[in-house]
Amino acid sequence: MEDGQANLGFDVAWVGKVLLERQAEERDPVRCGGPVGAVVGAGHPFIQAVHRVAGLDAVLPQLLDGRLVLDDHGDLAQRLPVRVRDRPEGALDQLLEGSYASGGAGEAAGRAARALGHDGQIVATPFQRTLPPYDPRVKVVHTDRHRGHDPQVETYLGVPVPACEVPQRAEIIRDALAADGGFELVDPTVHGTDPILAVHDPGLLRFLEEAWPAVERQRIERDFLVADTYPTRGMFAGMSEAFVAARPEPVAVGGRTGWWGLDSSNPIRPGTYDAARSAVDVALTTTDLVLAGETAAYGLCRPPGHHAAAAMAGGYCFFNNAAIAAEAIVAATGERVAILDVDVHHGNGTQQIFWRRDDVLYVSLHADPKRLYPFFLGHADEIGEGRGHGANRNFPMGLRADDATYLATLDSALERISDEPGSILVVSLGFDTFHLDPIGDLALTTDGYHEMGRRVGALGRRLVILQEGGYHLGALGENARAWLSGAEGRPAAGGSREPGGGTIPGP
Ligand code: Q9C
Ligand code: ZN
Repeated sequence: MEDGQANLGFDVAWVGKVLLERQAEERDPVRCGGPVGAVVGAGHPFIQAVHRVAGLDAVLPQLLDGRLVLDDHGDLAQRLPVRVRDRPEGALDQLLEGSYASGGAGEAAGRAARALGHDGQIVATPFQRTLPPYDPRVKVVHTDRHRGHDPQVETYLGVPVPACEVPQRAEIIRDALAADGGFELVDPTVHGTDPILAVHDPGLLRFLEEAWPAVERQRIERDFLVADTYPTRGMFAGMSEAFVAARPEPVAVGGRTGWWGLDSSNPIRPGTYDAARSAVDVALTTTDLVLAGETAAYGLCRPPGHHAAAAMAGGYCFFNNAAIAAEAIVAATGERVAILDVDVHHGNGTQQIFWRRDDVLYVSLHADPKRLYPFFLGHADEIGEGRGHGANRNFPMGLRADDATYLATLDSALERISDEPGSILVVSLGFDTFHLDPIGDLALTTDGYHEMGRRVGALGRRLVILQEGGYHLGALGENARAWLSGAEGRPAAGGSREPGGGTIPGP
């Protein structure tokens, strides 16, 4: 056993001691139905339970009647922040003081610990019992509603080319995760437009809802709608900000599409609006799961979201799923939220939405915009303004950056995130960093995704993981499986997750 685990084992043994004391003093009204000795070792269910109820105090009754078993899968140490893990002698203190996750479960655990009078005694509880199978399957939120957005072509420098962002993408990922057996597919619930309007201009929502009906009304003989005229900066040069802001939205649907759009890469189809709404429902349901106590959940959002700004669609994106999720988390918890964006493209939309805010930290690794879409934003000197000064961090990467280079940069990004208070991290997860991706120019591998997931999971924050890009269909499923199993702390190779269970030895 590693030092870190030994220390954390000590902590859990202390929980056992508290349980015995509480039982003896009958301070706890909860009936003791199971062996207190179940408290052995430190493992995933422990930290999960602490998160679920936000405090040791509420875990204790479950321990007492045996509904919760702490096993010694030993991956708690892996899930603690790197700095805590590297100083195992301090891990227990930090856990108890709550300084490893300020404002979140750690603080609650610390409060509970102090309230119960932690005195540092190690108590061994003699017992032996066989654990029931333990299989906390990570939930994957998915719906077929995305299929309504089914573009056939996009344009590349004006020339029609086969669309990259196609329904098959989500189907491939869903099938790979279903086949794995370690994930549980769940349907999203309908959330309505309020959470969208908390982030987006009502005009964008209205336009996306009305666009296809307008195409039909105007009998435009096209099977998709793409703009060819955009209100770009030079058109308004020299005019005052107030004057520019007062320009009216066009009436013609072609003009409106340019008005609300960045580029020609997201054709609007008859089912696009409903699909985009479904991606938001997926993101918000994933958020709900984590707010309700899941350690991590994955939303198979499609269409993606991170290029969509408050008043602009673009780059295959219509609503900014991750920004809507982050906003909902802030509203529900009052905590700060960090967004880690690992899509190959800079998430210009997410950056724009939180540019002046300090309650949502945006950290992005991406191909240098000098080379790649979205070209006009994503440079390292974009750090936010006003209250948001310092709450935006961009890490532009060199051409064909490999796993090692990428992961070294990721460590800096994670360092910045762990400096920020908050217990939940939103991940904008793209696989277009893959070495074979048709539109990316970095060079990551499937093994790299596993390690990326592992390092992000090791932060110790609860994860709302939302799908963004990734267009190499042949590896998409494997890459998603690798990333998510890495985040769970599962080993890289070896197919499906092993069900838990086994025997805990008595001391
Ligand atoms: N035909 C996401 O990955 N330009 N968006 C593509 C190639 C737009 C990428 C040009 C790329 C958008 C979510
Ligand atoms: Zn992308």
